[in-house]
Amino acid sequence: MKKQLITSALPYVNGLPHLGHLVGCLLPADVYARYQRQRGAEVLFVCGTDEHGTPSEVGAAKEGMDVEAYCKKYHDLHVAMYAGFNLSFDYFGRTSSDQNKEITYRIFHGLEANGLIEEKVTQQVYSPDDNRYLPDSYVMGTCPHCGYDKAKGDQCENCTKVLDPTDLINPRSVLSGSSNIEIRETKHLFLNLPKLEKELEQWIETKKGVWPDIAYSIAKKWLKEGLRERGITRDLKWGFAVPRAGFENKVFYVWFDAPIGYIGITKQWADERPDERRWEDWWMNADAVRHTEFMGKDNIPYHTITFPATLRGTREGWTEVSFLKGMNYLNFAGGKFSKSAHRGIFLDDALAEFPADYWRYWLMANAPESNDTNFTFDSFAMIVNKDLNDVLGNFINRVIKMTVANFGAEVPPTGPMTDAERELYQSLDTLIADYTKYMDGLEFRKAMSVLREIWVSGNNYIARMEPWKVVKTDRAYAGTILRTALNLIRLFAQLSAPVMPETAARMLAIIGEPATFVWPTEKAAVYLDGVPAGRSFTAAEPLFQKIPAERIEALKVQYKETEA
Ligand code: B3M
Ligand code: ZN
Repeated sequence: MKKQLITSALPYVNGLPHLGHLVGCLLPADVYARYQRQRGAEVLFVCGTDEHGTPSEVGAAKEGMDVEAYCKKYHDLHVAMYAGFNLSFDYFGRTSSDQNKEITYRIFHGLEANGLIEEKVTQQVYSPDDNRYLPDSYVMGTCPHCGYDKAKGDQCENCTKVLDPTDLINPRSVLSGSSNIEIRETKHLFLNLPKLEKELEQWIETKKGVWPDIAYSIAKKWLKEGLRERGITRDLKWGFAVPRAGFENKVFYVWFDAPIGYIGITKQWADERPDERRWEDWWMNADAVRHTEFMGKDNIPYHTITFPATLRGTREGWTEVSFLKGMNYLNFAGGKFSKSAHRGIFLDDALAEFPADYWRYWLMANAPESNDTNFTFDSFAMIVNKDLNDVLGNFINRVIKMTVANFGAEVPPTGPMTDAERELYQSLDTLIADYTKYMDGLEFRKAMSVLREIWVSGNNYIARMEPWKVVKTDRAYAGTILRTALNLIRLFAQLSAPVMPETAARMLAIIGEPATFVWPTEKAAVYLDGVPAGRSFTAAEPLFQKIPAERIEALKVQYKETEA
């Protein structure tokens, strides 16, 4: 089995993440990493904060902090929130680390040696009112391609075209709003993408029908427009200094060292235990590694063109992306989540309202895979109340209560079997095969809907067999039904663990199983014999709490959903 290298796009350190960030890359990556670990794969799941660039400088200035201290403060806040959501990173690092600097320089020198780095005098936007050069994303104006009037100078988020600030019509400063903007000449370094265009094109072609459509088609669109040389340095103070004479006041562009951060962070991980870990095993001539990347759709061009070109250009044999899971956007009641406008639901608030697993399940069941999707509290409450409470939670409560009432707090012995059990086994075998197939294919919505069907099949079995009646006439067969049902709790826990790890651990605890997650690979007939008769179990608190109608209305008001 291949080694599974799993990376989530690295969230910008400035400000705090919201549900859109969570579902856009972090959470699906976590679900996939947990799934792969359960399957027994060797997994390395890395992520970290993306710390360079103007947003950090501006954010620090706003808080009157020095940039380094500001980044550390927010890095720690990200760490705490992701821990609250049980994101199971093997390492959560930082793009500003020494390790990342080392790898960034190594890659830069490799590109230099291969003649892929060029110096050019460029025109940069200077804002006298802000007393600084404005980076691309701090210039706003009208997109020349689609006419969107809030396009930023690096990319139009409406049509996803990558832009230069000088392309914008009616440019203005995002910081001060001033349209008093000068264009100054300044020298920068460029990566010669055109030289790599042919091979990138051939490589992307091999991903047709392999990667999700959105990833392939965005890469294709970029290639079709023709690749231009891309600037990899900026007139900023905060960032990795450019190791070349004449570039003393410049740093590498944030998008140059950010994806290299996947490697730098792996090195941070390895450096903590150098005797047992090697970053090269994952990144350098590592044929047995399958690298799966997760990201929002706006990040796709950087991960399909510029970063692969950066790695290839060194001719060093860096690990490339094997599968790119690109996600659409999660909207909030029809509009955008916004970090700057604090619109939507942020992770600290989310955790204060409901347990992590409620969010995790809703987000994965509604993952914006083939389209943008909409978060509403109505939908959230409906899913929590129906899928989690009525289907999964009730099943467990009923089974435990009925068993305790009729057999005491012990798993009853299996009596005779009937066709009902054989049918259940058969349908579970099919459902689990489907579920596994969708998890392997990273089709999360489909996977979650099969998971729900699996829970439903347990409910249906109990409803149809009516053990509360059977026990009066055929105690031995009632034992069969309830032991089967108790075994289903174990099965459901294992299958639910990638998406709801806390709930899964509680389910296992109820039936006296350790919180060890292993993917069920035996046939249902065998697997459902796993919890032995006579084992005592503990009746627990209900797993989920329904969200009452008044609470839903109050949440809508509190989070301004109705104004959206
Ligand atoms: N920080 C953009 C984002 O958070 C950027 C991703 C970097 S991935 C290497 O959407
Ligand atoms: Zn546009």
